[in-house]
Amino acid sequence: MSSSAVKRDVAAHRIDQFPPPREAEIVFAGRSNVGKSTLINQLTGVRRAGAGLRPARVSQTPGCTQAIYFYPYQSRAWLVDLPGYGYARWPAGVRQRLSQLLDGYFRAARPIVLLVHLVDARWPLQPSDWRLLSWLEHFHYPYLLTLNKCDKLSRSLLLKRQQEIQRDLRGRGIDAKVTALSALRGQGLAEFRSHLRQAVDGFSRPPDGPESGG
Ligand SMILES: Nc1nc2c(ncn2[C@@H]2O[C@H](COP(=O)(O)OP(=O)(O)OP(=O)(O)O)[C@@H](O)[C@H]2O)c(=O)[nH]1
Ligand SMILES: [Mg+2]
Repeated sequence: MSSSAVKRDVAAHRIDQFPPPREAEIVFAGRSNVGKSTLINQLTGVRRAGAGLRPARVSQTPGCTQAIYFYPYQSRAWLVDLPGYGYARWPAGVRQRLSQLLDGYFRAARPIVLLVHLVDARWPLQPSDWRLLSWLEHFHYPYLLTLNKCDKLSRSLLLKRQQEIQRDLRGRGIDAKVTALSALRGQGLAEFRSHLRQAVDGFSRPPDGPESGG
């Protein structure tokens, strides 16, 4: 695959639909409805640009994203939109299919340069967030905890929440960066983008080989 192939979004409903693992991947994980798809749309700017790209599906109803979506980012990386967790209403069949898909993704040695763990700034970390964290311990990805929907609380509450979460993480031996933004209103996006830039800049694309498809 040539780098020009990172121009169209890819929807993977099955593990054989993932793009070749040749470009840096920035993964967005978090509880359902926390704003992962909204944030990806802000970052890619597809709503504004049009450009023949589809925006990530966003909904007020949890459980909206039901596949793994890869969105091109600056023609040199993928933003990977995962289905959210913590949504109890999916039928068992859907839940099982998605859990196999996620398992397949994380076991496929993807070139993940950053895992963005998105949480709702209004609440402390939830049990499902802690489950993600303990599961991630096995993988050692570069990790960034990001508080979203910060437009919904005052600056002082946001600061308090940030400190609380940082303290809770340290309490469990996790020394992670914690950043805050509003995917809807755009606050905090410049700083967030600089984290993505750093992550992607450190990535060296493997040389084209016979199996890269061009
Ligand atoms: N106020 C506010 N609302 C937001 C923000 N970000 C997202 N939302 C809203 O939250 C809802 C869920 O957003 P999505 O982007 O679909 O959430 P998701 O994490 O992709 O959800 P799943 O696909 O179910 O995992 C939508 O109604 C968004 O408009 C934000 O920063 N502030
Ligand atoms: Mg979504």
